[in-house]
Amino acid sequence: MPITALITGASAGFGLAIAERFLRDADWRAVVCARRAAPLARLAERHPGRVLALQLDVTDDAAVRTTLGALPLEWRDIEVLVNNAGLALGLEPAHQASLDDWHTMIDTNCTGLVQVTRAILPGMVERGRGSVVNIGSVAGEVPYPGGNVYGATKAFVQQFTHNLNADLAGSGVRATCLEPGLVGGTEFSNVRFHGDDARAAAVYEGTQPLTAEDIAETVHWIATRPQHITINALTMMPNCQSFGPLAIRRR
Ligand code: NDP
Ligand code: 8X3
Repeated sequence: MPITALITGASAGFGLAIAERFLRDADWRAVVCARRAAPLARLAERHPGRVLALQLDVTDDAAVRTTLGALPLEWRDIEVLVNNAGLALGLEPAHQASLDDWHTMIDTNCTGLVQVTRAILPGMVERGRGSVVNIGSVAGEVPYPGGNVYGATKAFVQQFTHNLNADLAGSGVRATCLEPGLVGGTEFSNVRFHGDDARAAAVYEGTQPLTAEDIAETVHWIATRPQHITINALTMMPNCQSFGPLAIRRR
């Protein structure tokens, strides 16, 4: 019997790499979700019969309920849920940031994540097994200028993960918050800077960032630990990144 992973935000970046990582193992198959259908269809073409591609906006509660509540019978037993769909928008200080951007980050990173989780979790608990891997960020732990709402949404993801484990203890279902730092080669910064390619590229100049494949390997490792192990949270950064001193503004 094949084992099924469901990955949100699988049209690009981490999500696509995570889907490819699970599909590398012959006994796994993937339910993949995103707003853009074409990259999902290409993934399905590369792995005939092993991918269920679902065009889904995680912020749309009705669509999440309908789509995930009516999975075809043979795709219903989700063993691993990777809540990866998410984004940062803008890097302006709080008093200048776009309120629309703030709403979009909260809707996607928080509301979307809990909606998908709520749809998938009952089946896992009923089967007495399953792993939820939520993609947080170092930004959820370490404040930085311009991180305002993005960092706050990822702090939500971290605490929601811990509270999931408080509810799920003894159920056979476990949750992990994976918190990466600087990761290059995805659309993340391009999305953050609203399509400004030069500004996005500058983020990674002179660095060797983590890659989406590094994240995918780690998600796969977390989800394939023996069933009695819960990895509550895992933070990872490239060697070129570390912590800074606390800022003091002097007169
Ligand atoms: P990308 O922008 O490359 O990918 C984001 C994915 O999320 C896309 O597949 C996009 O698909 C999907 N997505 C966005 N909004 C929605 C939505 N409303 N409904 C469904 N899918 C959506 O970013 P990354 O791969 O770099 O980032 C993935 C996750 O990792 C995010 O949660 C991000 O916050 C987090 N992260 C990223 C880091 C980095 O440095 N890159 C570091 C730490 C965490 P589509 O547009 O087709 O809907
Ligand atoms: C992405 C990492 O430092 O750009 O979550 O916020 S950072």
